[in-house]
Amino acid sequence: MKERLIEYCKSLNIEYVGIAPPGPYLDFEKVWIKQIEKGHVSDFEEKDIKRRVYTDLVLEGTKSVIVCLFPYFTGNVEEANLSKYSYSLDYHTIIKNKLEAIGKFLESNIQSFRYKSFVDNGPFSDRYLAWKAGLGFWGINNHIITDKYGSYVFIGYLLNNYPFEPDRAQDRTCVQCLQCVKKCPGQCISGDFTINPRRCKSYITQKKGCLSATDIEILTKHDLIWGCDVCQDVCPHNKNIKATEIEEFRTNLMYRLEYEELKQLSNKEFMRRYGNRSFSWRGKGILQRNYEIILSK
Ligand code: B12
Ligand code: SF4
Ligand code: SF4
Repeated sequence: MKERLIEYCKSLNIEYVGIAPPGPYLDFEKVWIKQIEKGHVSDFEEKDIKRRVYTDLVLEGTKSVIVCLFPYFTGNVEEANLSKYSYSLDYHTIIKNKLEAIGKFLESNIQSFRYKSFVDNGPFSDRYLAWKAGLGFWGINNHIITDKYGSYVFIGYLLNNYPFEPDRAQDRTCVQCLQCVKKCPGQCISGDFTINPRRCKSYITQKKGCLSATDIEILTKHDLIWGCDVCQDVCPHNKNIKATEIEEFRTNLMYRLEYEELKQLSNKEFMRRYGNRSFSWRGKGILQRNYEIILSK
């Protein structure tokens, strides 16, 4: 069945598919508790620790996790003021559709097959699962990295009740050149494969409410009004990588938002134009705020 799964994924242009074992993920729990103790958490992770560790709490009877990578690199664009992950239409929708297609395919081939699919929005650490499924290795910049597409890969997975044979995690890390540590605008890369997300520019561009003086200093370190790519752009594992072959990540690309346009749009019109893009989920106000702070530097 695993071979048929891999074949089916190929037909969807999914090259990287692997199997992680079911939880408990006790090594992840240790890393996560340490992060919580240091206050190195953003508002976007699952709050219930156990739901990050025990697969049965999320899908009872989970016997394996099918993990897929979705490369999205299309090239470096100098005039961009949006981060690379948001050039295409919203990756959540694109990937969710593919994961659901896999789920439906398995439902029609395995009796009593049950699954739940997630991309970015699940309780588990997507990177941890991708590592367990043997799909990539850890980077000091926190990313899961592949040889062919570097770290510009999204991660999606299906918890399911079929005992697919688990793959082996890769026993290697990035080359540890520390370029990402030196160049990070928030100086927030700890050096032990974790970061302090509160000082991460990507987090600050999504943060609601008042920005502190430190936030503003970090935000104005470069021109992106949404996200940050520095720790990936400087990484030697991202040199000479292949561009994505997934059609949806090659088309409908948008690299920048113009201030004049943004300013004159109503919230409703903003959502009508851009509601299908990942940079829009915090609304127009946050983007306009970021833009104004960056323009005034
Ligand atoms: C919260 C969150 C954020 C926060 C915090 C990020 C962070 N580093 O923790 C903020 C808003 C800052 C953020 C930013 C970005 N994010 Co984000 N984010 C998430 C989210 C929702 C949860 C991450 C989380 O739990 N972090 C807590 C830490 C503890 O876990 P972790 O990063 O997953 O795991 C790393 C380490 O803790 C450590 N580790 C964990 N367990 C273990 C166990 C062992 C044994 C060892 C040795 C190490 C180890 O290594 C892991 C990988 O390096 C995930 C989706 C998800 N549900 O998993 C996406 C996710 C991590 N984000 C993603 C992306 C693309 C980004 C950005 C690149 C977007 C951008 N361009 O602006 C930046 C990158 C910032 C960075 N250097 O990490 C992708 C990463 C893909 C990849 N190839 O790695 C994910 C997986 C979404 C997805 N499904 O594709 N993000
Ligand atoms: S995304 Fe930017 S701010 Fe966040 S860790 Fe990477 S380089 Fe630092
Ligand atoms: S820039 Fe260097 S240290 Fe950072 S993730 Fe890449 S190889 Fe590792």
